[in-house]
Parts: sequence; C-alpha cells; structure tokens
Amino acid sequence: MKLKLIMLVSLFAFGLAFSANAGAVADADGDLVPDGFDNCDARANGPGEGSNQVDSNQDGYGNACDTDYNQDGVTNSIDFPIFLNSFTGATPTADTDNSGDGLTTTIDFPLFLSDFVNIGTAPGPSGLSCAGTIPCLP
Ligand SMILES: [Ca+2]
Ligand SMILES: [Ca+2]
Ligand SMILES: [Ca+2]
Ligand SMILES: [Ca+2]
Repeated sequence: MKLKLIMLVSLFAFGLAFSANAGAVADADGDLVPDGFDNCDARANGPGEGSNQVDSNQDGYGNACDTDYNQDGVTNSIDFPIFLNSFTGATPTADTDNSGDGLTTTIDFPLFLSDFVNIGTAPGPSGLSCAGTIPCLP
C-alpha cells in the first residue's frame, strides 16, 4: 500500500515536471512568438501588438526593430529624412511603420528615436536564421 502511494506521488511529480518543461518555450520579449520564430526577439511584436511580425522589407528583421530605412545596415542621420518624408506623406514607405499598424504616425517615432540615439544601431536582433537576406524565407 505504501509502495503504491510512493509510486503515485512520483508519477504526479514527474507529470508536473514534464508539463512545466513543455511550457518552457523561450520567449524573451514575452510577445507569445517563440524566440526562434520571432523576427524581433527583443521587442514585443506579437499577436498582442499591432506590429504582429510585420516586416515590410522582408529582410527578416521585424519593423519593430528595423529602423534602418535605407538598408545600409545602421540607423543614423540618413534614415531620419526617410522617416520624416514618410511621416509627412511626401514619400510614403511602409518601412517607417515601426508599430505595424499600417501608418507612419507619432507612435512610430519613439521606436526610431530609441535606435537613433544609439548611433550605429543595426536592425534586430532577430530569431530568424535567414535575417539579413531579402527575401528572408524561414
Ligand atoms: Ca518579438
Ligand atoms: Ca525589416
Ligand atoms: Ca540606415
Ligand atoms: Ca505605425
């Protein structure tokens, strides 16, 4: 009888450990997209955000962490006029829609700014192995 109880308890403990393990898929930014599939794994851009994996230039870096609008590899003063021209409507581009809501508005500017102040910021990080190639087809 005691042995049966021990077996039952160990089975229960095993089950708990197993289910805890099964739920432990790495998702650093907590946006419900597992890191290995997240095209912007350090910024939330999942189904809960409007930016749900939007990647308008298809380089594998989601718009949420791709403020390099002229594709030269870094975010700097060259990218600012591109943002501005898209914002004013002079030369609209979907690349400046960092929030992924389909428009370039004041919501998108803080994301640009946070990369711009760290001059030389490269797009990413991305969890996709094809990031950096256009089109990035995982
Ligand atoms: Ca993300
Ligand atoms: Ca991109
Ligand atoms: Ca750039
Ligand atoms: Ca936007």
